[in-house]
Amino acid sequence: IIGGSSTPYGAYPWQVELQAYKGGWEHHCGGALVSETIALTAAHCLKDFKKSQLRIIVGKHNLAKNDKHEKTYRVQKAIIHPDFRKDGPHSHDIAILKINAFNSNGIKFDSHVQPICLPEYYTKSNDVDWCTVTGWGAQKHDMTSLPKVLQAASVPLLDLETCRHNDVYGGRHQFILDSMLCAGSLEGGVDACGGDSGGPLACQINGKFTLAGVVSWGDGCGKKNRPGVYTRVSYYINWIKKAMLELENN
Ligand code: 4AZ
Repeated sequence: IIGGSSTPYGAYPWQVELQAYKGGWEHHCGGALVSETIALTAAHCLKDFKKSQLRIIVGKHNLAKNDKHEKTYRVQKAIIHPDFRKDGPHSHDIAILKINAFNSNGIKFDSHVQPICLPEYYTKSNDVDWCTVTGWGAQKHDMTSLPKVLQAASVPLLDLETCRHNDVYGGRHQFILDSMLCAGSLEGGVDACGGDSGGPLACQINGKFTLAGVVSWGDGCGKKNRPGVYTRVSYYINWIKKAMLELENN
């Protein structure tokens, strides 16, 4: 996260850390807990790994410590959106993870481990003006500064029209689909970055924290006229609900 600040432990209890095995378990991506057994992340976080090479840590705060409420789980099943990569490298960048919680009731929620609400229906427009993105990703675009403690940044949501403007992502080589959501200041300086991918963009809608976006891509990090691009969770809500029902009953 560029331009954010360290969070108090437990303030984003839906945040999960996705680790991948690269000769040792390493920080790989973020994710969001949405039920006792399900976390959402970005599809691109899963593409080079088998589910045995991934694990999910809930209740995580400081990557350099053993946090009081943390628990580590294996991935029981991973479902990547079937259209991921079909119409561009960044589209349909969403995946569902079933947490292997040993008992069928799933993980135990506590003060520091809680799910985030899902949107109820698809909206092409934004419900609110500002949301919060969280993660352990880079604090500088060159990846030299990696935080230990979970970072959060408040970012304005942009209209699709603004995001598709010629000065923004309107160029020929990048395109912004209705299934994406752009957030971040056009002046730059506040954004998600490498290592934040898959993590939550949380918006307070009618008093409930709702998962509006999944960190997906961007041209660099925190650059002027290059906001962060997120997977618009509401666009996939029917697919998510169906997949969750299937996973929760298996
Ligand atoms: C990445 O490489 C990445 N500024 C994630 C988010 C953004 C850019 C890159 C958005 O994972």
